[in-house]
Amino acid sequence: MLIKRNTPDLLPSEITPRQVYEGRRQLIVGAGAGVALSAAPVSVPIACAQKISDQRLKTVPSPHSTNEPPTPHQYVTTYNNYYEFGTDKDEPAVLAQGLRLRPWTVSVEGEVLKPRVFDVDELLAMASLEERIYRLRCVEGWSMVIPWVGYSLSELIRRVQPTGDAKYVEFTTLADKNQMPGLSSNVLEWPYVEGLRIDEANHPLTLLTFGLYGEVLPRQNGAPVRMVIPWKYGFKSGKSIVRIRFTRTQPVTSWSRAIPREYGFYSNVNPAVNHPRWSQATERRIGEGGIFQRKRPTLMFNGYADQVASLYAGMDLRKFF
Ligand SMILES: Nc1nc2c(c(=O)[nH]1)N[C@H]1C(S)=C(S)[C@@H](COP(=O)(O)O)O[C@H]1N2
Ligand SMILES: [Mo]
Repeated sequence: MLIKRNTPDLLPSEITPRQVYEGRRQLIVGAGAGVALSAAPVSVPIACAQKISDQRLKTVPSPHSTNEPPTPHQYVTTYNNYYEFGTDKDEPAVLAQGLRLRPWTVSVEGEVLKPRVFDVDELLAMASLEERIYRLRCVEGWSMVIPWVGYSLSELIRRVQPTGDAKYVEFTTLADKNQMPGLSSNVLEWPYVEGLRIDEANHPLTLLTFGLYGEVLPRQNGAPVRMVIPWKYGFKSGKSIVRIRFTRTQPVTSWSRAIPREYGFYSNVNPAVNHPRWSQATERRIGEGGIFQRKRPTLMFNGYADQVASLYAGMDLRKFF
């Protein structure tokens, strides 16, 4: 299992203690006691203990994985952005626990020859699951390294046969007032909508994601199925998806609708294009280094330039941010 792998560049503080990995949250809450946790806020009550799910997923390794040490499981599952369950980082881990995950369907529709409503378990079994260790860079200036479980979205796309008019793909998240307390806030218009150009959606790195750390996705991380697009800011990776729609025109995405000056459709990670209110040149790796944490330089396309830069050949990335 990868978190037990002791690579030379893995600091002792980054190794997830076995007890924590197996879900004994008390260790985390009693952070002073022996576990070298950083200053990152982890303030989830013991009652909301994150237990590693019994639902392990069978995976094969992926050539697309980074060899950087993964961010410890407790950060991945307690430091989250999922505004449907609150805007504070520690809220989704608590408030999402009531989310009903079955039955769950994903409607695949629009410009395709074979539109269909898929049961999520059918999607889960549709292609072989890979473990893909990806960097995830949030637009707010932090990053994590997460061992996701899923398969390339292209596997699904080819099965529904897009028409020649399918130029974009729109992803819509569940919006259920009865289950999602965050919907009472108007920070965004609900449902949460994201989108990709069809070539981005078909890129092998674009992952239809069902799990992390070998288990089914925790609710706060977007169960039962989400997107992960590693060369884009984290908000492009919509969680708890219920609809995938192929369109002729560029989808209106939640963040670009809310604040168009700050969030564009492309949202490629780009250290040279600052957010209007802050620099994007560096990032802080969650769980790393405590108060003496050094900042890491942010890499073009989050370090995936070799694989994806050609998608944007000839485009002015300051204009199409
Ligand atoms: N539906 C939905 N998806 C979402 C968000 C959200 O608020 N709602 N937040 C996004 C942001 S800003 C980030 S950084 C990532 C965080 O994913 P993680 O919590 O699994 O690390 O989810 C993205 N997907
Ligand atoms: Mo984010």
